[in-house]
Amino acid sequence: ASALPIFTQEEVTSHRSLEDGVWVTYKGAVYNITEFVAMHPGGDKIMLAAGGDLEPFWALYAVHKQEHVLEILAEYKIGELRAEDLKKQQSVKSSDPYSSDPERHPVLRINNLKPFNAEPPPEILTDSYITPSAIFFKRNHLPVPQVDPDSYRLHVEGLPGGALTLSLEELKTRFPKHTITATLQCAGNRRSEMNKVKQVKGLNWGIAAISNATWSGARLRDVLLAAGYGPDVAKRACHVQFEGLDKDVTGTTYGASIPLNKAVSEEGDVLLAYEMNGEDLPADHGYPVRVVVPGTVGARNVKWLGKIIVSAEESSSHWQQNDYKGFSPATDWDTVDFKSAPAIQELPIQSAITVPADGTAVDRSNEEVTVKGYAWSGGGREVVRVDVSLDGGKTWQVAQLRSSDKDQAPEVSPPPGRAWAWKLWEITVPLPAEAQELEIVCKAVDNSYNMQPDTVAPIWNLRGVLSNAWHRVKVKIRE
Ligand code: HEM
Ligand code: MTE
Ligand code: MO
Repeated sequence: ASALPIFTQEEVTSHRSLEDGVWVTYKGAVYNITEFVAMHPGGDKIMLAAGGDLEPFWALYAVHKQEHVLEILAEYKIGELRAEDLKKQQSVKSSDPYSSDPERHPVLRINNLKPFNAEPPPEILTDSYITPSAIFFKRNHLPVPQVDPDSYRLHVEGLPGGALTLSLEELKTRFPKHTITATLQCAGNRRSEMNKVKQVKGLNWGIAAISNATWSGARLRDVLLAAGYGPDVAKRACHVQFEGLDKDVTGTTYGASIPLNKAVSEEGDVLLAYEMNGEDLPADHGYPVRVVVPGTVGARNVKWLGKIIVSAEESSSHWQQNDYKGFSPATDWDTVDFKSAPAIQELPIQSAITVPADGTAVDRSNEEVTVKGYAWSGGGREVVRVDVSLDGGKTWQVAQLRSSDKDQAPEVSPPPGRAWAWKLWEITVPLPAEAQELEIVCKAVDNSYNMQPDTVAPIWNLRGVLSNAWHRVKVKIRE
């Protein structure tokens, strides 16, 4: 028995523009969300649902199926949908677009199920230098597309030779196979620490939205040369855009771009990868082909690659233009202007403690504690040192770095500027006699002497990206 009015579907449908007002329905209620449109963290996609029902869109972007989103929606309720119109809606409900997503490893910590976003437990992450594909973090914005390897075609556009189209077989046989070890990190890695300072918008990643694998495939440079790339092209084009085969309800694909000079550089090592850790790419990681842009934020490493476009412009996609950018702590959702900040490409220096876990305890009788973690820097800059403190940063010791699995010979040192892979580090320290609790801290240094900021607050930003402050865990000593 609601005191609010009852509306027909026709009335709702007539409100689908900012001028006429934007109405939507959800589970039989009617909402006037006109005021919210400009504040929507997912951009103007919200207008796709204008005049209609949210359910099929939220089935696709299940990030909405959280309490805090429903609370926002509730503020805009204006009435109920007429019962017979609600019945009609229910009979045309779309099927689950995620039903063909692959099986995932049960150890993964799921941040969001649809689309699938998950990270491994930190202590397992640093058990191996090369992350097994099954536990490699997974970050999907959309359902995983099913791609038939026989009919798969990669299109290359925007070069003087006209369009080049390659089958998977041609990509594998016409170009030399090149293998690199490269770490991928999501811009949102460690976002949960920013959330503790002040709420941000985005998936609540812990410290494991980062993983390391070997990738094999054709060099993007070789494919662009075969498609007609030459010095004249660089005069008019500055970007290489990538389009995925994963689509949203409107048919819009995931997309991103990187600078042309990174794409064509002999030292850039950008791959059109068809293998991960020596096997075909798994479905979640872009089967049959993904771009691997070593040293560059995860978001530009486009999976299920369908199209490459050499262009004077950056990708026009939401994820290049209105997301994955950094802002001042002073910028909020009312004042943010996404055009004012550059798209994130190279990532800053990063490190974190994976063992021991925050809030655990060590026995005094052990006499010492072993601390482990990872360290990585973007742009091919090599991590040269990791400092560890047990007393919140008053005193420091230098950890041991390694760049291979324990039983293997270390990888040959990468050429300068091409350190694409992380280093794992470890240090065993005597327990301080007086302490009852340790505040373990780590910070890394790269070969440009970039270092991490000591606290989160000065780098807080509304989207919770680039979270790379000293990592701190508290551990009790059990007497
Ligand atoms: C993200 C609210 C409708 C697409 C979000 C977030 C909120 C929100 C609060 C951030 C969630 C988080 O990261 O915790 C709403 C409300 C809506 C609405 C209140 C209706 C009144 C829609 C519609 C679409 C859409 C209709 C698509 C057609 C998205 C996308 C994101 C998003 C793409 C970003 C997801 C990502 O980070 O990858 N929305 N939304 N939203 N929304 Fe909506
Ligand atoms: N490519 C496509 N086609 N669709 C996506 O949703 N997510 C991007 C990137 N490439 C994405 C994509 C983001 S934000 C990240 S962090 C990485 O893929 C994650 O790669 P992974 O799932 O292999 O770890
Ligand atoms: Mo990401």
